[in-house]
Amino acid sequence: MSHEVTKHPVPEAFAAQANLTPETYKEMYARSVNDPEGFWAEHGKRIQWMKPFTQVKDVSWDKDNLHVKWFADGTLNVTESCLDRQLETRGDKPAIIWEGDEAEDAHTLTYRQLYKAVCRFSNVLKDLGVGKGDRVTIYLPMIPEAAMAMLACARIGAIHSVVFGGFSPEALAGRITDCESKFVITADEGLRGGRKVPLKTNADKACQLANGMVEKMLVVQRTGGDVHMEEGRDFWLHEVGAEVSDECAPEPMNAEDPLFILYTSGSTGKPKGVLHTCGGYLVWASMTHEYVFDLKENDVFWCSADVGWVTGHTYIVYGPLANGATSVMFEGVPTYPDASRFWEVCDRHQVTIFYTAPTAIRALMREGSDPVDKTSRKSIRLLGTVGEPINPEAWEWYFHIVGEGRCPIVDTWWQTETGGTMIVPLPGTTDMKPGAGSHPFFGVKPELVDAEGNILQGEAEGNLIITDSWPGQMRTVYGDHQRFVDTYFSAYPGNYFTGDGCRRDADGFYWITGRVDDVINVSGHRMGTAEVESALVSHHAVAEAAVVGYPHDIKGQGIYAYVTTVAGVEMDDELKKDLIKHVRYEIGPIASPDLIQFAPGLPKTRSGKIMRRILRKIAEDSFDALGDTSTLADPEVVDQLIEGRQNRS
Ligand code: 6R9
Repeated sequence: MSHEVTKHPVPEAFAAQANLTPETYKEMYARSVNDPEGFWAEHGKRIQWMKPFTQVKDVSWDKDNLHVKWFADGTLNVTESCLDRQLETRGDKPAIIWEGDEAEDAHTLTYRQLYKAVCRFSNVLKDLGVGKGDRVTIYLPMIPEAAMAMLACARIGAIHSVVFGGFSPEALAGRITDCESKFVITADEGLRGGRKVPLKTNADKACQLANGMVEKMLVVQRTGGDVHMEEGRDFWLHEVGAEVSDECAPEPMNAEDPLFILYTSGSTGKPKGVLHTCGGYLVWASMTHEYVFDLKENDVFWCSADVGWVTGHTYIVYGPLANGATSVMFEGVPTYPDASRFWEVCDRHQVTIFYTAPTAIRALMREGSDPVDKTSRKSIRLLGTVGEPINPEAWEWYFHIVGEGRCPIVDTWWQTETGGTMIVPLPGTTDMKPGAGSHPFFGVKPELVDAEGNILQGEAEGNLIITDSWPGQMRTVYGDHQRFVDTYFSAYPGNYFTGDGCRRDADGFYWITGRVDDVINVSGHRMGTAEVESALVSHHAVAEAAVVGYPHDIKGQGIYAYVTTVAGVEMDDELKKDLIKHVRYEIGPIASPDLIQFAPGLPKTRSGKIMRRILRKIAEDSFDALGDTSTLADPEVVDQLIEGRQNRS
């Protein structure tokens, strides 16, 4: 396969004002990996400490003694960095510019206003009985209260677990029970693309499913819709928040005390609760935010992700606020009321840095350039992407049509587990190759390995591992440390395994090729094939199911489900619809299968393991590339599946 690519130099005007140069990147990177103690002792000071740390790094990736600690004797409260310390010089600076689903619905919160709102919110949580170390589940739409709720938890030392508003009651209940969360914060309804999302009703169902786990529910009024409020359990924020003080002392936290849990899909079992702690995470969030986005004091930074994902945590809330930046928060969707919306928001709020996902770019690209050309976009100076590999065609469109060739694109590779950006073409420091994650961030040591774990040199393709810790690394899987060890440190002992494949080209650029495990990346969202399979087999008509990803024009990957029905049940369109409904009920709309194929049987090894490799090839229509099928228990199944695929049955 040839990998001919266009190289784009950094646009000159951008380079002239960039914070970093190719030389400063090289120098800082070299120091970060040659003297990590010294480097992080210095950069750890970028956040506000109550009691400064004297220890920097205490890490062992040995699987028998695995621990990750940074700045371990320091004391802080992350909200002091994000709020208190900004008041003196940035009190009247916009902290959050919010734009609602409808364009006329917009307002701005200054740092002082946000500080007070968070203090009030913190006092409300305290009044409800939330204390240090308690888990609080946040199930909110993209409204400023989502950021306030996160920060209020952090201020009083509670651990937030934000659950994306698109998840179903079942999925929400699973996350509530896993971390034994007695408190839930939700809203009456969400609003997205003109449609209402019944958040409170979903939360009520989840509480029921969680069997009395939830003791208190705080409800934000968003739409004014009519919802059931349970006496003694449910409280309106605007009622209980009316009387409380707007001062609340920040809880002193150890650097390694938990800050938040965020559930993410893996290749096996239930989603796991990725745990991040206070000190290292905030250092990483703020440092990556500053350098990756070439941050300047007057930037208006817009990350279009949802706070339900790690991108929203790090680059809507913690990173920008710790840096005293202005962060735009958008409730709506890119195509409502029409495909100009993103660029209109940029013009309205004079956005200077815009960060989104390849799937959104592809969806907008399909609408042509007219909706873009109608807008000015002159304020934008830097563009970014995250969530999945970006195809060069979408990259070029983003660069030329949206950015008019003026704005570098930072393609940021990272994961829920890494806390913030890991591999990125830092703006101003490198030529850009469309689709390449490019180079490691400070302190990140990537390597490529083959299946046997041999480290590959030079131009190579293999599995991506990271060979040393960085401050933003996840600390454990909440409540299941062994799963943390097994998932990330057992494939290549002593190293962190990312689950991604990667290529390094002759110039040393890294190109992420996608997941090498049973995780599908649908529109930049991670979905475990095992989760979708277990949702499918919980349907009464399903005997067995196997799920794989396949190339999808807009979503990057689509969900392809092979389903064997129970004896006597025929697969027809009616059943397919019902299965889709069922998966949406079990997990949420993002897990809906895009294609369901009836499978008379599944290709299995003689030991009963489903050969997903073969199913993937069939779903991709690569019938000639199935590889060796001789080890299958029943090779004939493959021909039947190919026939079914060809007939689109
Ligand atoms: C931040 C986030 C992580 C997985 C990751 C990889 C894929 C993310 C990417 C990318 C290629 C990029 N991924 N960014 N692949 N280029 N710039 O997305 O976290 O939801 O945990 O997903 O997403 O496969 O392993 P998360």
